[in-house]
Amino acid sequence: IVRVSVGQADFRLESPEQKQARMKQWVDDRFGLFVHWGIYAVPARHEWVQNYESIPGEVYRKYFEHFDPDLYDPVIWAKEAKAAGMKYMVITTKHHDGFCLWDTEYTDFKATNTPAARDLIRPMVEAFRNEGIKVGFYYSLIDWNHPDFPLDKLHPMRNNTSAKEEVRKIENYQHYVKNQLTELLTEYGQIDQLFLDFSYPGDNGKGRDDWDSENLISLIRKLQPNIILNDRMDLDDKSYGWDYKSPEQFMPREWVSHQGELVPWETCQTFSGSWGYHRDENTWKSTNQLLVMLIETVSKGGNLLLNVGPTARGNFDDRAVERLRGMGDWMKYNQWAIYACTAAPDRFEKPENCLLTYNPEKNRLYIHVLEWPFKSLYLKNYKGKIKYAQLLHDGSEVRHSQVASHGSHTTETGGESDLILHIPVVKPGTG
Ligand code: FHN
Repeated sequence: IVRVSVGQADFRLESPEQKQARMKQWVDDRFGLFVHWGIYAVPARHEWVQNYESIPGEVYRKYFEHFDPDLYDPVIWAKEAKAAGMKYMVITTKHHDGFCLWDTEYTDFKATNTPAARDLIRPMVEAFRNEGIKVGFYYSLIDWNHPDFPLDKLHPMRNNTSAKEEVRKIENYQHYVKNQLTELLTEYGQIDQLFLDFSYPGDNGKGRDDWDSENLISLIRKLQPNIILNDRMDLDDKSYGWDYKSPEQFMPREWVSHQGELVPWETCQTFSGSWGYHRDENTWKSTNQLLVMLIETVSKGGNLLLNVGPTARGNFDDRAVERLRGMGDWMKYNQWAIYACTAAPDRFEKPENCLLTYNPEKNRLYIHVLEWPFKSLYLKNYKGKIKYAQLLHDGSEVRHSQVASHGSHTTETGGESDLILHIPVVKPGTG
């Protein structure tokens, strides 16, 4: 769809069918890599460390001066993501501290001026595209480094007397944001997704007027008409051009809706709680938990954007690699139960200890068995609804009937409309 920008009204020119067509590939992809990387990897105790510890810019600069990612190789990152089954990625071009990973002309607070001494985004975009992975940018609306970003309840210098006396003009910051987004959306080819982060309207906060959100979306849509945009600019009316809802480290109870309508959604999640590299965090989710998270997300019609926080040396740490590879081992045999799948139609009841995903184009139901049953999986009211059943990972047949697996003393049978899948007693490998 080529849109002619007519100001913010252009979003309303897109029909629901056109929007669905524009987003279909992203929805079908289901699984993406989030990367939070910047100089906060040096303190390695959360990407919010400057806020948490109220660190003045001149003290925070030591992380800038010691950011030397000598192990950085985005080809390795891209190959790990591909092997994990991830179809798109979103990189933090700039986080709240204002540090920029690309060679922007609008600030010196950028990777080019650190020991890294180069634009870190350009080789990353190229490496991921070479692996067939689509490219998305995260850009923080918040910027604790910019001299015209007004102090507010989140700013690290919010309690600093001299900082509070400085004159800050938000119009200047609004221009800075537009200039930087123009760089990002014109100098790196097609950008498939934009994750703007985040609004906190109300008392001493920031919202649509601070960001000039309506004009910002107009600019974004003009520069990248097909880009897929998240919902964090404090413009709650979906006709203003956001494309998907973005629950944060949260698993919705059901498919996310807005104004009574089911909408595309993507939950962004971490391995261990923090987004940036956190050396001492020990709350790491297991690979099995992460796989169930992916399956449950798709079973509710959503996408999963799973985050890695690379180290200050520029590599994925062992804990992250172990989980990515574990997910990849499962995806190798079970990817068809994720890609192009969504919530199952209501006619299929969810069996106990199972999750359902469904490929509407193939009319194929996937039953994810979270606790391996002993010989029989009871499917209530499935009679006449299943033509043939197989184990996905090896394609082996799974017989089904209305009678529990036979035996001379079998007594239990399914109900009139029930089916029983005769499951191998022991869970086979790679399942
Ligand atoms: O404050 C950020 C946080 O550091 C991280 O970037 C997440 C990712 O969605 N967004 C904000 C918290 O909602």
